[in-house]
Amino acid sequence: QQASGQSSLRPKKVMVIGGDGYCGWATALHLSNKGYEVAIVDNLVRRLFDHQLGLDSLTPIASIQNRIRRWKALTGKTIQLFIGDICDFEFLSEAFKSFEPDSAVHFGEQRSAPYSMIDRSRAVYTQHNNVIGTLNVLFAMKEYSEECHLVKLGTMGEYGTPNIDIEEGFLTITHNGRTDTLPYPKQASSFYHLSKVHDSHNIAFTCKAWGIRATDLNQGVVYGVRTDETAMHEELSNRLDYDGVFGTALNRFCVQAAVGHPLTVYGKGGQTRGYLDIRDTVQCVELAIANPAKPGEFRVFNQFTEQFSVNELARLVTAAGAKLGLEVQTKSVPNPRVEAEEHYYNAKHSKLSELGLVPHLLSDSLLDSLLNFAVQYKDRVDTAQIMPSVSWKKMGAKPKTVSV
Ligand code: NAD
Ligand code: USQ
Repeated sequence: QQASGQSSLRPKKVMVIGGDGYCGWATALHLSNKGYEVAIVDNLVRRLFDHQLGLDSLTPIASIQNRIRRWKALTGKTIQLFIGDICDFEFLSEAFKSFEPDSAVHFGEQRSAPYSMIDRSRAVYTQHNNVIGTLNVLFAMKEYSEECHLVKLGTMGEYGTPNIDIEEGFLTITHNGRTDTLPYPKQASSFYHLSKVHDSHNIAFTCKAWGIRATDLNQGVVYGVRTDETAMHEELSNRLDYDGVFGTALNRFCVQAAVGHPLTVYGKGGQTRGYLDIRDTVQCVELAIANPAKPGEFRVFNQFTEQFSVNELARLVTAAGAKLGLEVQTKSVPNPRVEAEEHYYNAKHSKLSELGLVPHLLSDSLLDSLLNFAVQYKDRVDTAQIMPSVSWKKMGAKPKTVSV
């Protein structure tokens, strides 16, 4: 059931909100390559966070305008661009009216748990940006694109780490002799992860109330950098974050290994999460779009391909590094977060496979190429940004800048 995007007379139109970011850029190019008509909506705030916090992507990234120009030059395909904030309803309405999307893929949020735990102002910003932005998308769909399918990026972190199996969105419970299928309990552990819980509730409600069609993709931690399309030219390069605020576990470990920094396992390292290759992120979104939810339907897919603990990731990176002649060490860092460090974790993830997902499982060759990639850019690494700088316990009530 792979998508072609060309089955009807005109190409299907996909609005990629957050299309200048890590997952969004790779997805926008992939969908454009597959024949979809793509528009990117982004306010470029992710680039601003880098300036504000003194961070940078491992890879140099071109401006969004140059990225799109390069794509056109290489493939002849046009990607429309709407620069603006989805919290500004007038801007978003104009984008919906002018582009008339068949699907809206929504990546456009503040996505770092540590960023949301810096201080009160960042916590409030994160929840305002994410919850109001998503509400505006829902209102814009209701007003201007009733048939549009929302594909919303959620997170596996909405479920937390319960001591029972994690189902895909819903749990059938028998209580006092009566049975019902209810939303799976949510136990998020940062103001960022909580913003996704709030989004899910708002989306589920509008599916019932207004007949919106929506798919909530509860995505695990993404790793990797290259996709077929971003590898076509250096101006199409994706960002790769390795710092303690925006960098995620496996990507960080590969960059740490490349520069000879001990791998930063937080606490006991038994924290287990679902992970997936960025090449599968783009594939999953394509499958969700090609097989849309019905009007009024609120679907939840768990979007990851394998589970790992951080200790397991550290072992895999150490072994892959040794093959490349890198001497990789691991250091247990006091956990800056408040989370279970040893726990049961078994999350279902069959719905995307049923739609045809063929996963890129974590392999030696991927680790090799990610490590080699990190080695190639290692002169750009600012090692002062590697250690975690945000503490869940010390969260400040007053606005402050992150110490460097
Ligand atoms: P990112 O920060 O690289 O990209 C997000 C993009 O959205 C940025 O380009 C940013 O400028 C834009 N944006 C943010 N707020 C906006 C607003 N109000 N208006 C317009 N644009 C806005 O993040 P990412 O890693 O690509 O993540 C994309 C989505 O996937 C997020 O919703 C995130 O929660 C989810 N997700 C990411 C991961 C991961 O490992 N990266 C894992 C699971 C889920
Ligand atoms: N961790 C370490 N060492 C590090 C970095 C992380 O031990 O150097 C641990 C963390 O404590 C945590 C786990 O690894 O237990 C995952 O942390 P992460 O930073 O890789 O991912 P997380 O904060 O959960 O957030 C990322 C994305 C977010 C997305 C989420 C998916 O930034 O947007 O929602 O992954 S999930 O984890 O499934 O909720």
